[in-house]
Amino acid sequence: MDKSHPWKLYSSWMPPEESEALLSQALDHWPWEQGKVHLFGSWHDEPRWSFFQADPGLMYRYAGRTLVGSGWLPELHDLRKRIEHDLGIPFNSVLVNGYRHGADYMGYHRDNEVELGQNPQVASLSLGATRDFLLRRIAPPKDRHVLSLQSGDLLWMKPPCQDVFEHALPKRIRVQGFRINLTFRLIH
Ligand SMILES: O=C(O)CCC(=O)C(=O)O
Repeated sequence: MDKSHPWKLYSSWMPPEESEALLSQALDHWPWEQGKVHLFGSWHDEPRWSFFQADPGLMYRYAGRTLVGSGWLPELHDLRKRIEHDLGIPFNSVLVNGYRHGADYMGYHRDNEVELGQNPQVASLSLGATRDFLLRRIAPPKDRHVLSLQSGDLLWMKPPCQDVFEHALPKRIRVQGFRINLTFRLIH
């Protein structure tokens, strides 16, 4: 970790055999949805698949989309417990993103929705294709950082990351493989 930045990368947090098994389970069995978001006055398909899991009744809203928790798949509940143990902080929801190929992406944003409270903690586990992940400081000097996230890497975005930096997963047209990203969050 670069000590001057509010994130910590645990490379190969998940061993490769487990990441591969989970990826294949995810492709065959997870409840993927094509989400729609409201941006610039109209509805758009998100450029990725996703789904949300959380303790029953918890709600998460972004870009006009409302997601409601109704419990956990056993393998996601197990992951949540392991990440809570390793980072020493609680999570009660996960947004799972599926990038089908390098043309799927997520633009610059912050995970700072009101339901995440004052100091959002985000733990982000990557599986599958390696993709660049960008962090850009909002205020000058507006420094920009590129992390190459590989299968099994766990990125912890700690406070004040969501106040000071925005992040993005840019298009990388040459990437052909599927990538999954699980972002664990605490909804208040
Ligand atoms: O796919 C990623 O690594 C980033 C996902 C993300 O930024 C988000 O879900 O808020």
